[in-house]
Amino acid sequence: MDHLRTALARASREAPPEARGRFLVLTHRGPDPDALGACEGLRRLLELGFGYEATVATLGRIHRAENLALVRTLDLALVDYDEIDVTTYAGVTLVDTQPEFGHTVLPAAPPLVAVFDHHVPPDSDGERPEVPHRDVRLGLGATSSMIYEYLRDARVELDERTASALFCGVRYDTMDLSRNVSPLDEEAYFETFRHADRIRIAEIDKPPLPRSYYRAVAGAMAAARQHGPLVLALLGKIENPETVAEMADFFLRMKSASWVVVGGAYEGEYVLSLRTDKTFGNAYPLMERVLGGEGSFGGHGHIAGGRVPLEDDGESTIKSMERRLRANALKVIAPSGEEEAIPPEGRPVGE
Ligand SMILES: [Mn+2]
Repeated sequence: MDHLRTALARASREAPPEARGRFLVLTHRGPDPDALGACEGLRRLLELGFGYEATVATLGRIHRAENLALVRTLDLALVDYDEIDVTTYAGVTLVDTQPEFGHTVLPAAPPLVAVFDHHVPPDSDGERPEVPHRDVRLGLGATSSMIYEYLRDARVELDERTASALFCGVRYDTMDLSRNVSPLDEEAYFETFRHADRIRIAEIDKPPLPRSYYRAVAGAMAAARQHGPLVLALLGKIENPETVAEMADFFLRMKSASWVVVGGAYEGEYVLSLRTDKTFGNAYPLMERVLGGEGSFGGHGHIAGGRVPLEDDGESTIKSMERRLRANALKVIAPSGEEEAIPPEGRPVGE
């Protein structure tokens, strides 16, 4: 706590006069509940714990219904990163990600003062930027739990909004304390729940879904094929990039499905989501094989995401991408001459 206090105070002191005492809170592109919860918690810590002004800025549209509901139901004040003047801040703080990650955008100035995260740092060849306060704890289920601890230690009271946002962060990153959980996650979960707005939390968990969601379900049902333990759904063009993650979760609940790959073309890229069940193992190496050296990907535990740039958005380009991905995925299940055992078209889901 004192270490963080000192780092912030120094950045504020060294900033130009108009930027003193003002800090920016940032996270990764397309923030999830843990990122949003941690942002909201850090805002409160900066304001009430340290007496600074804080602005939370996000990058990329939020598409997933649950994440949108979190922002709207709790009325979180988020500004668009592209619309702020970053030079009016003394420093940047970063939650639920690290500066080395590809899905994270940071300004050249003002300096990055503090990082709070729980992801495995990417392999970098020792050229990691010096950050005055870097708190990365791999044993933690959620960044929101870490921020809860700072608030607790700074004796900042939890209001309903902050408690609800932090609770949602811990809840979704640990699946209600069922995975990656530490004693601090447990404490954060129960303490934030005690102060949270339970009606709003229920609304966030089961938000109203747009009509496009049901169109996506119909499209995914028609496209999905089961190949032994694998359910593969390559959807062509999609209206919403979150569809791939939503449908991957949806199919993973199918009995006998142990891993799921869902993909679709969105704004010049082919986006992919991969999920494995509790017993199947890590999603990351599987995604590596499905992509076969194309594009970029990331993941932890049972979840991985990937994206490959498309040369154009023509149907034949998308189709040939899907053919390659399907072939790569089928190779994982039938690596040596067993291809005949699994028909390339698979079995339509639901039959
Ligand atoms: Mn997280």
